[in-house]
Amino acid sequence: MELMINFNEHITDLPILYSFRRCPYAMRSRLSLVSSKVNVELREVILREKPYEFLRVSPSATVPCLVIENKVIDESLDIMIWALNKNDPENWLDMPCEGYDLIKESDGPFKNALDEIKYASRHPDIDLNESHKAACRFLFKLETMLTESYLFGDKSTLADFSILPFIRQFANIDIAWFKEQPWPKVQHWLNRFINSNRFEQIQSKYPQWRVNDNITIFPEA
Ligand SMILES: N[C@@H](CCC(=O)N[C@@H](CS)C(=O)NCC(=O)O)C(=O)O
Repeated sequence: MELMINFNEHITDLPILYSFRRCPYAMRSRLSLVSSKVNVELREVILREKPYEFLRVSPSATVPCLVIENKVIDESLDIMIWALNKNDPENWLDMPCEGYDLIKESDGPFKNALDEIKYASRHPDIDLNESHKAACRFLFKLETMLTESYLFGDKSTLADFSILPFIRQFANIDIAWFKEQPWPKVQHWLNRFINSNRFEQIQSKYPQWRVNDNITIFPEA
């Protein structure tokens, strides 16, 4: 969603990214910023302690939220596409249309199933077996699509980096179980991601942002 808002203050010339290290949506937005080499001012938001400045600009009160002059982008996929439209040296946007359908499936049915399993106590009426089946169906689909490298061949695309943070989140619910499942290509794809420099680059730790803090530029030089 993009909104036009008025600001009286202009703190920095860079767009501001409200982010949270552990959030998979924020992760994928940071991945796109690293790939596109687009700099932002990063403000770490601890979700139980959302700062007023964030709540004032974010229509959904969720991270990530990107503030560009008088415009706000508060959907992670839109942030990715915004950054890659500026600069896409790794050609992430060079992806078959099918990639967008896959991202939709990941963000929709797969993420719903993931949340039902991860936060089972919040969903007492849900049949967890069905959630498990739905999640596994998606993982098997990825398994059949994956080449030795990525979802669409030897080159990573927007789909790989939009989906991987959620596969990581799912795997971490029960990593021992995940490792035993018959989806070796998914496991390899995920391991390579988790052990990559790229992942390390987006997972630096920052303290909760406060108004008078020094500016944190992301990606770090
Ligand atoms: N559709 C949003 C979803 C973002 C989202 O749900 N982020 C979670 C953190 S992972 C959040 O900020 N939740 C608000 C909260 O927990 O208070 C996007 O793609 O950016």
